[in-house]
Amino acid sequence: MTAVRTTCPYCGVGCGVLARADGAGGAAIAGDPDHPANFGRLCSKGSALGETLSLDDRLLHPVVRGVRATWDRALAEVARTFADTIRDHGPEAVAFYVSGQILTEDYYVANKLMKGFIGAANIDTNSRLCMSSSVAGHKRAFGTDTVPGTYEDLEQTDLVVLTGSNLAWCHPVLFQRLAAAKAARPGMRVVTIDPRRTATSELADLHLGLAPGSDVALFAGLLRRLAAAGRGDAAFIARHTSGLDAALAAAAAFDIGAVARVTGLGRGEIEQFYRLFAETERVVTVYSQGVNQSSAGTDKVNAIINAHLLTGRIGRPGMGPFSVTGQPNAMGGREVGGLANQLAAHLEIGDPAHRALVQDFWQSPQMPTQPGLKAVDLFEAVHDGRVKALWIMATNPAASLPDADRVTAALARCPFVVVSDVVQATDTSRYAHVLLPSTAWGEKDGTVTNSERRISRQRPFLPPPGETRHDWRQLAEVATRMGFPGFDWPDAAGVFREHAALSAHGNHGTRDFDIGAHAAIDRAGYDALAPFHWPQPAGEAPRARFFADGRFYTPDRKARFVATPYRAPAGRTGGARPLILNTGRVRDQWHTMTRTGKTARLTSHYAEPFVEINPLDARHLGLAAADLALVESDRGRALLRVLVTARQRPGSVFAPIHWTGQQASQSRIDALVAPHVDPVSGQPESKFTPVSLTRFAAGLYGFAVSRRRPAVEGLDYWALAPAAGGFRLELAALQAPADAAALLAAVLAPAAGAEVLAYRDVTRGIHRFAVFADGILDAALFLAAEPVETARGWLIGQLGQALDGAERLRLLAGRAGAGGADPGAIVCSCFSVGVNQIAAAVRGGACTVEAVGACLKAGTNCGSCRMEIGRLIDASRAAEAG
Ligand SMILES: Nc1nc2c(c(=O)[nH]1)N[C@H]1C(S)=C(S)[C@@H](COP(=O)(O)OP(=O)(O)OC[C@H]3O[C@@H](n4cnc5c(=O)[nH]c(N)nc54)[C@H](O)[C@@H]3O)O[C@H]1N2
Ligand SMILES: Nc1nc2c(c(=O)[nH]1)N[C@H]1C(S)=C(S)[C@@H](COP(=O)(O)OP(=O)(O)OC[C@H]3O[C@@H](n4cnc5c(=O)[nH]c(N)nc54)[C@H](O)[C@@H]3O)O[C@H]1N2
Ligand code: SF4
Ligand SMILES: [Mo]
Repeated sequence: MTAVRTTCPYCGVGCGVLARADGAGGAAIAGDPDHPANFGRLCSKGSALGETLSLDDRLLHPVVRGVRATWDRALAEVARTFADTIRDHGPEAVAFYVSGQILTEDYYVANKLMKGFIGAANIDTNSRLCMSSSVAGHKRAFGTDTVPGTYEDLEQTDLVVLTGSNLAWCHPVLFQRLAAAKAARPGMRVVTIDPRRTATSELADLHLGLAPGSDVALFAGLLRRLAAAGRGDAAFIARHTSGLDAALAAAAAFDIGAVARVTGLGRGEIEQFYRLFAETERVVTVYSQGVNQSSAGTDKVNAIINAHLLTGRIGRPGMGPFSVTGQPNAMGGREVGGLANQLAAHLEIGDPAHRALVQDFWQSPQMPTQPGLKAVDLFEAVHDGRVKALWIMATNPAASLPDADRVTAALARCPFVVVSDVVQATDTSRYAHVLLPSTAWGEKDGTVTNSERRISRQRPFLPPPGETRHDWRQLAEVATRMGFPGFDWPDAAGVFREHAALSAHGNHGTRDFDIGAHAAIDRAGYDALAPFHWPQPAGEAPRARFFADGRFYTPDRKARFVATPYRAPAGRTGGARPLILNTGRVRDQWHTMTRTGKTARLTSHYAEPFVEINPLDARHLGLAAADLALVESDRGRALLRVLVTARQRPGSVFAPIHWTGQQASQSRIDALVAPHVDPVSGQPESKFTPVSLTRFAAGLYGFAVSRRRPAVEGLDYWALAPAAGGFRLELAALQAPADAAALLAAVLAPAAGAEVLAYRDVTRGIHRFAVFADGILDAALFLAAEPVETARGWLIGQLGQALDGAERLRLLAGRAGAGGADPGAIVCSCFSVGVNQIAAAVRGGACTVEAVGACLKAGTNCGSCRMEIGRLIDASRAAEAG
């Protein structure tokens, strides 16, 4: 089979992938050496794509009210209910909630249907939770939503400031490009600004562990300092900007003392950062969710941009503010106008001339004149009945929106919910009246745009399974059934052609987004389309950077400084809720785990939901490592494993966003998060929720491995993950069961003829069971009154093995024994290398990441774990020295 060139469906780096179908539903995956985003590299998630292609959990046919249905029936139901709702209650009574994970073609059709034909603007997307503060900040400063720079800027610069970005885990291949550039040019400096120490801060020359939510003060202080020190580019400011005086007036309060007070940082480290920034001409400031997901998110963005405008460091090689996007097509969604307050092709909904332009182009009967509801308000409108029919596509709001229990309540009372997804069971699909099966990555056909404005093709290399259909096709078929013309494209190429033509329609250089060069692309051209940067107007070559000429897209073509007075986060800690909950991502999982959660390799890095806490706070609360903690806010609660680490600052805890009701008993972190939003962008404050932690007084803890899926019903705590050859399960209960064997039967259901070996130590509350079927280990259950201490990696490795008498005894003793060392928690997921193995290699003399790689292979494939290996080497050597 020949390899198909496509693009990774995870993060906004947008790596090129070579996929070679194996003819049996799977594919061999490799990085595309010719793709300009990654030049052949892939991270742990990208490398494991081949393991996520199985069909066992896929949604393969439409379902209407719990019953399998034909497409004809399902589409008729959707079209009729939407049409009836609009007839009876007006166009504002229906809504779409879509995603930065659909392709540009899907997104274009959704937006055209809602804004051009239904005639309302109630289409919003999970990008509201992700990029909307950056969009709003860009528009305030530049007049348009424009990312000025490219990935090369991170390699060509002398100073990279990473603020609110865990690039090492969230944009791993871009991080590797940065790390390689720094290794080649050691004079390059990296500063990280994040309340936590992360894998990214391992690369930093300076780490500023600022107080959560205080970035505006830090950057306003920087602006004030740069101006006072005469570091401004006077010619650039005079010719190409406006509003500096007001911005400086707002920043005046932030002398070094005030910055230190608000950020909690030392004066020395603040001075050091300001000096580096002032004295380095080539600076790139990279930012992500620590900036965007804040009730001051838009101000944070503008405070950063202000510093670049003052110094004229924008649009030139190695210089500029750089918002890195999260989802694979966050940028494409912005290009088609997928947010409720945009139109299409970077045109404005509030501008009558823009509306006329789009209406003329679409030949549409009506256009909304007002922005629609933003995500949080949209679900509030579902809750109070204003929105009566909702179509959710490629996102899991029951788990990912703030105040998630209110979201599920809204979904439960909504008269009509349509969900298009690729998997059967999600926390959201539970509430669907109609479930529509979508084609997934590997089957889909279209384009995505990455963080640096590069448009790449996603190409199919597998046939659509079952009755799955493309998302854009589902939308177009409903539109046609509702009687709307203009939705009859033959293929995705036709949609892209129309999108490209609209971008050039009446443009003449007045708008940044113009890909008119592709307005007449044919199917063959589309199939052969190589990755390109926008803009590319008709007759021109693609342009890599914006704004080097100092011309922006405001009416006077000048960039605007924005005054950004500091505002504290919306939530208040203290009293019953003394800690701040910060939320985010881990290296090997993608969002709500519907795809990355399928592979044993990716779940081995972290196998259960957890909360990170500083040792001081843990001691104060009586929490020990491996305890379970009930984390509560005024909105909701979660039950999570405690991870004690000094990398977490005192007073704040961190929990990942990934686990849902599909993998664990009570782990949806957004059930806790209050729906406070930024007043400009509407983006929720996902990183600052006042919470309390209490020890979960479990009377029983357990760990199980099994070749079959365990039954978890009725357990007070459970977390289930795939493991090589089966499943792994963590469990806990408030009360130890009277009959441990009954628990074994309920959870692992040993087959009638199975041989069950048991061990117990009543005084310590220990029960251990090993179940053998046909002589091989079928399942094992370890119960104890304390958190179970056992060599988990080793135990998983025994699953499906034939064990002799001595080995069986050792298994029940829960110890690996001489013959089989326990790898420990997995660090390198490509080669399944754990902490214990790395520590042993370091003791054996391997004292660099390269040396560890040479003896264990760890870190030598995708490289995503290299920062963690480096940290383990440092820790082991410090322990030896001590
Ligand atoms: N492995 C993995 N990679 C991903 C994803 C994934 O699910 N898994 N998702 C993708 C998506 S959609 C997105 S949006 C990106 C997100 O990428 P990132 O934004 O890099 O990831 P997060 O972990 O959400 O948050 C980044 C950091 O912000 C810090 N932070 C919290 N509060 C503050 C603050 O007040 N100020 C500052 N300066 N920092 C703060 C957090 O401690 C955290 O380390 O990742 C993308 N890449
Ligand atoms: N507390 C807190 N909350 C957060 C965040 C945070 O940092 N903290 N981050 C926010 C951010 S930045 C983001 S981006 C969101 C992400 O949150 P979500 O978008 O809700 O998360 P996903 O798991 O990516 O959901 C995608 C869904 O689409 C399905 N899917 C995948 N491919 C396709 C396809 O081609 N077509 C269709 N129809 N379905 C598909 C998947 O199976 C899955 O069910 O979470 C947000 N929520
Ligand atoms: S960095 Fe990893 S997740 Fe992101 S696009 Fe590249 S391979 Fe995919
Ligand atoms: Mo995101």
